[in-house]
Amino acid sequence: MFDSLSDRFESIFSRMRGKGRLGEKEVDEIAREIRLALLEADVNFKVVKSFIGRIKEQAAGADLSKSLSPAQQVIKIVHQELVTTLGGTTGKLAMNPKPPTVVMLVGLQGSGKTTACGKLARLLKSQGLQPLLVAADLQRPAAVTQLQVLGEQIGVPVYSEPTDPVSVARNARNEAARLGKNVIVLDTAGRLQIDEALMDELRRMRETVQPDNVLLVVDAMTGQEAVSVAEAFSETVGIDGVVLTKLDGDARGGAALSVKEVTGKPILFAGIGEKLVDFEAFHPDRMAGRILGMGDVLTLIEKAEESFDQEQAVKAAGKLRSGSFGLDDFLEQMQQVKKMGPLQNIIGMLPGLPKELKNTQIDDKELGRVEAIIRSMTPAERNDITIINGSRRLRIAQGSGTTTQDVNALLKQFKMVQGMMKQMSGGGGKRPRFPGLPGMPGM
Ligand SMILES: Nc1nc2c(ncn2[C@@H]2O[C@H](COP(=O)(O)OP(=O)(O)OP(=O)(O)O)[C@@H](O)[C@H]2O)c(=O)[nH]1
Ligand SMILES: [Mg+2]
Repeated sequence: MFDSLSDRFESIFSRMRGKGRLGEKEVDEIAREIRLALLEADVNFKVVKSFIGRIKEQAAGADLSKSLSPAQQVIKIVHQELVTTLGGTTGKLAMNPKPPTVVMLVGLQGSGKTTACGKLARLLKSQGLQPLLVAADLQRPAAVTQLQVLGEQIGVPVYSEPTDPVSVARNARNEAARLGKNVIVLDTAGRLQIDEALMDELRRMRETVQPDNVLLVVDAMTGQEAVSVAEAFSETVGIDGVVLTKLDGDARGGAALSVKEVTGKPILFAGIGEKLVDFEAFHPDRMAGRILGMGDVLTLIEKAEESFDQEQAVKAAGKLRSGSFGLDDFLEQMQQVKKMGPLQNIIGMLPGLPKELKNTQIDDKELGRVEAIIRSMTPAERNDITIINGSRRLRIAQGSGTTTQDVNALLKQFKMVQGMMKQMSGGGGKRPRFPGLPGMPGM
């Protein structure tokens, strides 16, 4: 996420380290470099200008007698200003005191609206709310089915009718009342270019449904182009907040860093992958931390809490202690980690990891291969890998579409993990950690 911007900041800061004092000349130099870095990240030039102005002002006024080094002070100032530029505090959906709360998603074609509807409904459901998905995109024939598929995956009903978007949206309230749902998530049709007809339809939907939140879905990959889209929607339809999607790609950061300042509307949620779990509340402070390479431990912990099944974890811990942790348990744990999203994202949230490690390409396919190998083993083999002889290896390799070398490598890794686990859980009373993963660096 925002890798090149992170790299630029890192190199600016590392050159600053060891400097005793930052005079006007040094501050100017740093400001110039940060300015270039932001412009290269496709941040809107007005946003860059005010950002740099604030950095310079504060750096000049920084109290150099403080315990922080000049470099640390600048990092702190830049971090604070990034947080401000990203929206300051974490935004929230407006909840209607008289349910249902209505959330309407709008945006250009392909920005990720339908996916975001599914992801948002999943998130709200995990928070104990009862969402109803509503398909008001009647432009594309497959749009309703797409939402139905998502709804089925998360166990959330989908309402639609083959009339017109405005009627669908209006009748959705009755359906929510009938089903006892307290949040309506409304998917709308996208367009390639902003056109009058679409805006008019959205305006009428808005008037009819009176949503509590109109969220604009913006593709982070479109850079500051996203900003003009946001301005247009903001002026004609009116928006309350932004959902930034596709942050898992090689977005440079321009959209994220420009949208709040230009539209005045906060980014509420971030899409960070194609899967339904790849969605999170947008926290400006954590995002700033990630951009500056400080990691994002809070999000990591939340993800773990959300994804790990507590009971399973306790069971696995017990098995580790008793030494009966088998390949089946290994597979179970691996699937839990997989639920947290792409490994690359997880690694990116760890603070203080050397850059080379963060940049190692971790292949999620590797996990699939490991899974296939374990699934091709008999229960007896999973329980006791020492019985896996040459002919069993060959059978397992053929059954999983891999090679005997792959099978050997996995068995070797698993033995290592078992050894490590024994050591870790051997020490008195400490909570055992989760097993390491095959394919992870350092294993
Ligand atoms: N990598 C990644 N892909 C995403 C994300 N969000 C959506 N996508 C993908 O983007 C494509 C378009 O997503 P949709 O949700 O269909 O977009 P839409 O805005 O509803 O599109 P229209 O209804 O045609 O306007 C799909 O292939 C999604 O899987 C994300 O956060 N990360
Ligand atoms: Mg759609």
